[in-house]
Amino acid sequence: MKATAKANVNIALIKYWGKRDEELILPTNNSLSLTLDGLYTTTTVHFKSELTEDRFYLDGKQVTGVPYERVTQFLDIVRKEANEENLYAEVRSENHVPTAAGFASSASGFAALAAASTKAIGLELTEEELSRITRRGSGSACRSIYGGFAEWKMGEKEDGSDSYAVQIAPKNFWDIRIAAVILTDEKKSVSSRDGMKRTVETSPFFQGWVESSFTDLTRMKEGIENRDFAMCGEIAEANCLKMHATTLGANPPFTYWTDSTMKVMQEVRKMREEGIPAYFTIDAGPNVKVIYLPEHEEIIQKRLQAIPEVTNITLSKAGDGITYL
Ligand code: 2P0
Repeated sequence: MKATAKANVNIALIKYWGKRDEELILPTNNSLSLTLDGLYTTTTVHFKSELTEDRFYLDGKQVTGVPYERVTQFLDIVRKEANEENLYAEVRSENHVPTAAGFASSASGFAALAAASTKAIGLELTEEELSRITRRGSGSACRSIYGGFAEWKMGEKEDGSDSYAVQIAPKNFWDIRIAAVILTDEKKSVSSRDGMKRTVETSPFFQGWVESSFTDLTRMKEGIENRDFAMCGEIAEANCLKMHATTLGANPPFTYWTDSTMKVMQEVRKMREEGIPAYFTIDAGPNVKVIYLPEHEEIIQKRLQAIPEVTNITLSKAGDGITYL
């Protein structure tokens, strides 16, 4: 009863920002992402009859507290599904993603955990079923089941049975790339989970965000289908700005941006003015992801590296979905 899975992070081009059900993790809008290669989590889950509780090790260190609780609560869902409610697991994860600095390590983390735990306990799931159960660990993780472009369909049902991700296009459909620009390793002060909740409950801009995200999503899918880079880049950038605008309207207000974040945004705009096609997107943290085409990789890397506040840049192509090791 042991399995190992590897999951890559994904970067949302149309963001998930807001839940209609906190417990079941049901979103208020559809989102769309690109799964990356090179930023991933590998997780081994070993169910053992002699264990009386779960154990969770991240990069070799035993984890307690809230991150441990989230893992055991997720395993409870898997146990229930498999009718094995008294079977506990040893979980060992290796994270190849900087944690809690705007990179969705929860996405690769819960996708790898879901894939390894469901396989180890003997559940035979379709990709859609796996995506649906993965969603219960962390919303964005349900998109990391797939390689290439994936869309998380919010669904309409109260029980969440129609809320899961599907693949829009495989990784070799279109070679678009993402530079993850690292500005700081500091932990953010408002988690995405708390930030999202506060925004839904208090921001007068939230409704506008939800409404406009549906148009953005439809147009983004058209842009991907036509491999129209400018169209996809413009929509991704605008969608990200609208998501971040909701946080300024929250009570108390907050932002994930720092002055360094804005410097990178400014440099991307400047490159565009000079005819270098590049667009940015930003998640729940200060770091910036820059979207570009392979023929501009060298110049874009050089320009980003020249920004003094930039500490590291990771260049990624589109990656695979879940793999079992
Ligand atoms: C996304 N983010 O679509 C958006 C953009 C952050 C900004 O999904 O509460 O860790 O576990 O469902 O998935 C981060 O939120 O939140 C996120 P939960 P999650 O990638």
